[in-house]
Amino acid sequence: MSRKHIVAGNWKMNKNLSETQALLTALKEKKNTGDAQVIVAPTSINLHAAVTALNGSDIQVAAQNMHQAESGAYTGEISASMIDSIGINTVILGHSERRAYFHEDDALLAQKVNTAIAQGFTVIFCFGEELEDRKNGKHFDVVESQLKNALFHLTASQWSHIVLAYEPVWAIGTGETASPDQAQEMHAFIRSTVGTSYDANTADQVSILYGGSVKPGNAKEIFSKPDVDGGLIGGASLKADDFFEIVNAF
Ligand code: G2H
Repeated sequence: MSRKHIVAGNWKMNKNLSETQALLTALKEKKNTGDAQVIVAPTSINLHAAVTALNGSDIQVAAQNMHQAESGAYTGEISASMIDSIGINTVILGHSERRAYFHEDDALLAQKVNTAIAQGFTVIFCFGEELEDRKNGKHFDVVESQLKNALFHLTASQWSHIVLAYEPVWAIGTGETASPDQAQEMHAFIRSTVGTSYDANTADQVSILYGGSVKPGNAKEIFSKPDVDGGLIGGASLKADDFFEIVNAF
């Protein structure tokens, strides 16, 4: 199995320019003792500065979002080609905060995924059930339909552009984490769903990250699970020491 381990920091709407530069300087000094690819996703206004600051480092930069259109009258938005033009080729799409606060649904996300792949990007695609879904035993159905509606129109070869990030909404920023066994159970389900809709190779190759209150104290156990290939880290990615403790949990 040659799946990539990835630890990505989703900074959300945190860190102004000088704070971004300070955190990146601190991250550059850290040693990655494991085999995880490290990615950071600062807010869009600081993406160019981040690419410049990380020149010569193995840490990659991702955008947190992009518009589905190539260009046009979409005030306040950024396009795939703008992201590409500053040397970034990874974008996070479908985060539950985008779904909840900006009304992004599966159909819109399918369009964004298509635009990102057409640009040659890697997409870190987020999805996950809400607490009610889990309480009602609907979590597998919800996750399956999120994947089906936004991703299963892709060809098998396009899946080389996809990284999945399972983020149960009830565990995001709440301090509540899925137990390592709950994460493994869902990740195994996701992989088998991809296998059923595509093939064993596609399922085996896709990296599936876990996100939702991953911290230095719980990362090792979560990452020890066979179908957990890394993490999408919010709060704990805002401090260099904490983030690299998680990176080095692999
Ligand atoms: C989930 C995660 C990063 P946090 O949103 O995407 O954030 O680690 O703060 O729960």
